[in-house]
This record gives sequence, C-alpha cells and structure tokens, in this order.
Amino acid sequence: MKRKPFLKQFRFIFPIGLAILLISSPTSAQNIYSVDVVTPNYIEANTILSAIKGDDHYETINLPFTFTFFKQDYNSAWVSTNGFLSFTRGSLASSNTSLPTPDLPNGAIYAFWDDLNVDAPTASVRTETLGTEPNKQFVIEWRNVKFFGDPPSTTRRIDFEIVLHQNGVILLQYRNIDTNDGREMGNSATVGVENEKGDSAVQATLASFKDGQLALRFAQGPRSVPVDIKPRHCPNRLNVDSDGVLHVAILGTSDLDVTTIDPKTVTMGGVAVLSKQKDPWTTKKKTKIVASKLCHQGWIHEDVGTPYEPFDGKTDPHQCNNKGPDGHLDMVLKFDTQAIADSLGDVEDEEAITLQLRGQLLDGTEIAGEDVVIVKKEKHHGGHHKGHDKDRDHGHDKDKKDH
Ligand SMILES: [Ca+2]
Ligand SMILES: [Ca+2]
Ligand SMILES: [Ca+2]
Ligand SMILES: [Ca+2]
Repeated sequence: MKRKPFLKQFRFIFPIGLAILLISSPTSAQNIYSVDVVTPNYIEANTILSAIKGDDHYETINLPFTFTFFKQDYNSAWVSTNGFLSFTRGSLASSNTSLPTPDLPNGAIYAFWDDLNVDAPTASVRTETLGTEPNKQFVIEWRNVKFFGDPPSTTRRIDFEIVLHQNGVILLQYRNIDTNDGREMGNSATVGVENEKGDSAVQATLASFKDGQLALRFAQGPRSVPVDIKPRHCPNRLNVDSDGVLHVAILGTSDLDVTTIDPKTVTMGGVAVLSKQKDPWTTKKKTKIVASKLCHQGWIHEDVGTPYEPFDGKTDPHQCNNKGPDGHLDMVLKFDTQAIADSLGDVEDEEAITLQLRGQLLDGTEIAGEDVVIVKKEKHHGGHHKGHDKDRDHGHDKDKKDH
C-alpha cells in the first residue's frame, strides 16, 4: 500500500477532497495524453467474465475493435482483478507503484490499481460493447469489488470501469465511492496510463467525487486551459494601433497548477511571449518602445482572475467575466500588442476574433486555450505613431497593471 504525496501548496487554496491533482511523468518522453474531469455517465456492463475472479488473477480478452494506445495498435488485452488493463501482457502485480516504471505492468490503463479481490459472485468483472463503427465503445467494469484483506461480509466495495472509445479516448468512471473512506477514494491506489516501455505515463489522483461518482477523460491532444485576455475586463477590447503590452492570463484551477507551465513555449495567435531584449540599445529606432518594454518580464505568477466555463468554444466577446482573484494562482503573460495585431491580418473595427493560445507544461504536455477580443481601431490616427496616447480608450493593453 502506498500513499500519494499531496502537494503542499494546494492545502492553502482549497479543501482536501475537492481537487484532482494530475501528476505527470518526470521523464523526457513526451506525454501524449491530457486528462480532464468530466461529468460521470456510468455504464453498467452486462457480460460477466466468469474466469476473472479471486485475489490476484488475470485473463486475456479480445477487443471488439483495434484500440490505439500510446500510438500502438492493439486487438487484445489482459484484464487483472487488481483494477488494471494491460495491452502488452498479463501481470499478477498486486502491490501498486507510482508511474512510470519499467516494472510490470506496462502498456496499461490503471483504473484503480490496488490489491483488490473479485470475490465472485458478490463481485464481478464485466464487459459491454456499445455503439457502431467507427464510434464503438468497449467497457471493462469491475463491479462491487472489495479490497484484499477485508472480510467477505464487508460493505466496503467499489464500482469502477474503463471505457475504451474507438477514437482512442479513454474514460475512467467510478461509482458507489464512500467519500468518508480514503481507501475507496483511491488514497492507496494508482490511477493513470503508462506506455509499453514503462518510461512515459500520466498519473492522476482521485479526489473530486460528486455523489460518490467521478469520471476522468484521457485523450490525445492538447489539454484545455482557461485563458483570460485582459484579466478583470470583459469584453476584451484590443487596440490594434497600440504599441503597448497585452496581458493574457492562463488561469489556475483545482487541477491546473500554473507553475507547471513552461512560459517560454506559450504563444498567442502564433506570437511568442514578450522577452527581455538582451541589447536594446542597438535597436536605435525603437529605443523608446524597447525601453518601455524592458520593465516587463515576459510573465509573472499572480492570482488575477476566475475561469469562464467552458474554456473552449468561445466565439462571442461576452463569453468571459471580469471577476478578480479566486484563490488559484494564475500565470500572467505579456505580449507585444502590435505583434498580436499583426497576426490578425485584415480586421474591421468592432470585429470579434477568437485568439488561440498554445504551449506546453514543463513535462511536455501540450496545452491549448482561447479567448475572444473585440478589435478597436483608432481611425483618426494615420501612419506610425509613438507615445502614450494610443490606449486611452481602455488603457489596459498599455504598460500598466490590470487593475
Ligand atoms: Ca488482489
Ligand atoms: Ca510499469
Ligand atoms: Ca478578460
Ligand atoms: Ca485565479
């Protein structure tokens, strides 16, 4: 049995039990999975795999479709009574460890790897195939299983399942979890996905149950993060004639620690974060502008805003809020407004445009987010313009703090 470390900085921010903390692989191999907490929709599987029962046991099963996992295709898998599914080989491992490790199991999905007992007929492992090509789903459910060592009469039992989607998405769902029981909540379990070599993994800690339920979605592709252009302002006016600085925040949440973001990788509309000029005085013409930007680091950590949900799919400039700090630290990044404006191409005054943010966490996990701006053109100014008069419409993409 192994207790997961609980990141200390979170204790001050929100109560234990509300957070799901994602702990990513400390290896150089790039994680190709991102994890999101989604609304549970528990699927009861009807076909009992009667051969898979008892304490430490596994059996191989055929998959109803080719499943791609860490970029490898598989048509069969090994189901363990101890709460995991391996695509590469069976394993009796009952003593769970952190991920990744080259020790067995590998190439595996760990829904709830702990020393469990499928004490049939009270407990069972079941499967179900749903949907039609190319959107089939395959469910592997551990129903009413108990922990090894608990007596046969125990009521400490849990339901959980892996739902494999034909498109490669993995859903882990949990039901009947007693949130007063740490073990049922997974405090000694390993949850996550690990590649075939056991050198890349994404590990999650279960903690935000609602009505004893929780669902985690593991998907390939960037992880969605909340982005707030001009924190505390909604809608976000972008003066495309400004020589100023545009503040863009990636907002921290209970499952996004912004200190895990690598600011050097972040781009907005393809534009990199403003960096300190190493030798500003050689750029004669723009000395003033460069000097004014010198006082800016490219980014800071500060609690400035509250996420607007959903994070994605924003098209309306009013899909935002002007709420301030929410107790979660944010990363505020600074961009050259003119470079952002240039990236927009031909735009009209008052046009609403969705800007895309891209970047990476320090472990290589891709992140993506977006926010909408309303283009503001100062038509009465012709040609190139210096000075401080350009942002007076709202002032906040200028060299000041967003208060
Ligand atoms: Ca066991
Ligand atoms: Ca392993
Ligand atoms: Ca805003
Ligand atoms: Ca915040």
